[in-house]
Amino acid sequence: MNGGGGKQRRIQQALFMNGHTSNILESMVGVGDMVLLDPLTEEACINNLKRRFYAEDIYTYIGQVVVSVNPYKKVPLFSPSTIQTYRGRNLYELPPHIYAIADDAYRSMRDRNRDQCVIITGESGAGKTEASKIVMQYVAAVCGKGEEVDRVKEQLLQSNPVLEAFGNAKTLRNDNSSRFGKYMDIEFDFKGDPIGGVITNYLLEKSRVVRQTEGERNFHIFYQLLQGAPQSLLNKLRLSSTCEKYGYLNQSHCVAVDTIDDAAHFQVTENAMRVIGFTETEITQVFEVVAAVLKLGNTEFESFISFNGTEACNLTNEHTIEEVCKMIQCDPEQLKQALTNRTMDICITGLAERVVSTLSSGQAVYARDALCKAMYSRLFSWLVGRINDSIKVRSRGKKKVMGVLDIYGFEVFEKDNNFEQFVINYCNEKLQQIFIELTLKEEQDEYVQEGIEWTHIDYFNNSIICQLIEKKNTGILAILDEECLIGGNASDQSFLNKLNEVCIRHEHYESRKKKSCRSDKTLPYDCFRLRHYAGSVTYSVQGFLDKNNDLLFRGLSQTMFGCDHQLVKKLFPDGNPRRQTKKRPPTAGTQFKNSVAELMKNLLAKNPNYIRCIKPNDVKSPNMFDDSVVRHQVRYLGLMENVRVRRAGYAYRQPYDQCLQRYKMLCPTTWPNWRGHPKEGLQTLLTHLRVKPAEYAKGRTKLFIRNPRTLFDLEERRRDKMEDLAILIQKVFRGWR
Ligand code: AD9
Ligand code: MG
Repeated sequence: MNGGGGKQRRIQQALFMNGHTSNILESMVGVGDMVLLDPLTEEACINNLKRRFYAEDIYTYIGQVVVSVNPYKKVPLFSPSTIQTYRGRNLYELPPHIYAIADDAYRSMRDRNRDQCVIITGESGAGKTEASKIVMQYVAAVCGKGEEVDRVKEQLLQSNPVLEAFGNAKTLRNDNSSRFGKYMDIEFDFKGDPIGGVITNYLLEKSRVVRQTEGERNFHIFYQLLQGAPQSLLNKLRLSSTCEKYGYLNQSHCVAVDTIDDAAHFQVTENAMRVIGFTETEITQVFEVVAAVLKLGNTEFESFISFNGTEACNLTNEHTIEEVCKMIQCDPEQLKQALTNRTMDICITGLAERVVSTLSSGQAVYARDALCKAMYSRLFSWLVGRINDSIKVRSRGKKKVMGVLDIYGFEVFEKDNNFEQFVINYCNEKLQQIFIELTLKEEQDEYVQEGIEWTHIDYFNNSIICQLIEKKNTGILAILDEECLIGGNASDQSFLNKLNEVCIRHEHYESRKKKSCRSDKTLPYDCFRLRHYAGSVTYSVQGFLDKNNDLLFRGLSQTMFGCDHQLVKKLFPDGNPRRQTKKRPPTAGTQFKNSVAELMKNLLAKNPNYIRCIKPNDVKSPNMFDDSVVRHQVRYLGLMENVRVRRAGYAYRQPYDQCLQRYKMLCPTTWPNWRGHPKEGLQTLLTHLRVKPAEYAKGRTKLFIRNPRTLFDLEERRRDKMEDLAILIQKVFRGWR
């Protein structure tokens, strides 16, 4: 082997890959770490991402943060051999990649006992879900092997297709848009082998079950079932394979999607359910619930005036209800009653009296839709629970944890942003806040703690917007809850009036009542607008109260609980007459706020790793890098501030002992052992290597290196030395033989 030639080539490769390269190469592939940009301007940053996007180098670092630009096509960056290349290597040794931070996080968890989390953010369609799968695949590939470990890995990986089938849908922005938030803790034993996991799901966008915007679709599973299930199953479920026949699938005029093969996906979903450990009975029951929702969506009602002069209605297609009832083993008379009447307990002079009122056809459709939304969203939560049962850790010992967060991205529509967008965007505000806390604020605080001279860099802190939404008593969610509690005369409009009273002076709140917005025709009268960190969103208040209340008529939950179908019964424990409580369950908004608070606590307890996803254009094209679309994201993601903090400060830092251990071979005085304080050892080493004092700073416990190039240089010298040592050992070895 020609050691010298190989060495030369590898050094060239490393230079090329890290952006530590000649100007000619730089102009082709850009720099791998934005900290290296010169001059550092927004334009240079966007151009760098653009060059790399066209060169299919979709990842770029800002220090330890990975910026990922969606390639919208297969790129040759993912393979088992690439995984092996990244295995056990330092972050700055190879080109930027999700594998590199996944590896860093994994090793730091395994070897240094630090629980990790990977926080993936970016707007809808930017590539978060794909990135989360890449992280999971990497971890699965590098950790241990063995029958039990392989079973756990397979189950963890197979949870993705199941949750995507039931929780993702085609939207205008993304053909595979996550309509729920997901946080997954992967748990490992002391050796770093996976032993299980826990998935937490966040608020499924259940309104999609009954209504979709033009050009969007319902959840994938409906189409998968109709297109992919064998005829025998469709017969059993009494379903037609024609999607257009179903009211819940035909209203948005979008059934077939070029990029989606529903029939093939059905096989994938079903297979994944088996791998996870669903029994055949459970799988059938799940599809029965899905079929029941589809068929219920086709029930229709006809209004008439009852004998006492009030509006009432009848079912016009009783046959459909009877089919549904047969499938979910429900009493058809009871279901018909529950859909067309409402039973309430009214407290008159201290005595509870049961009052039955008839529903108009419109109200019955509302009740039907509410039932279907409840059935489907509860089915989804049940699926998550069922998967968790399978992947739960059974052994006791101490666990190490790596969490992966993939939550719905920031969303803004031209019109009709609703309660769902409001909560999705609130969650994204919270994630941005964590990012600020941990990368912009904490980093600057670290310099102060370590006693390093530092000039503060300004950044926009979005906690003011979080407060506007979540503040106790006067935040938007609290005002919404208050309106929901009033009942009676409360309406979406009265909610807006209250918002106007309380929030009108807030700089991030706008409505037509605000002086500066009185003549703003883009802001309709029934809307309020929030100036989010990622841009302004105009929310229509229509449906806010209803969605926040999230109430299901009791007659319906009781009817469902009364079914003999085991799964349906399980989904409606609140219908158990013996478990009726007067206590009102928390509203959807409050539940969401609490679960987001829990999530933030969980994330803050771990060491964070960031993937910031960027969408290159709005038309899902692999060949277009739209500067203005990217500029907007670069701005709101705070990437420039991130680079500036990194650059004004020190790109890399390492505790003295670790740093000396790694590089001590580069100096005869520190090699093989340094007996004094590691800080002094490092100083001896840096002086020996003639690293300029301006290039580093010595904190109380760590060495800070200003420029990544200095670090690359140290790494190269170390590699050379290692190679020389290897050759030397080989020679000695040969001599022995
Ligand atoms: V949403 O907030 O759930 O609507 P995501 O999750 O950010 O959104 P997703 O990961 O689903 O976006 O990516 C959208 C599409 O972009 C995918 O379906 C792929 O077609 C495409 N994509 C994303 N990342 C990659 C990649 N690394 N390689 C190839 C990709 N294609
Ligand atoms: Mg997604």
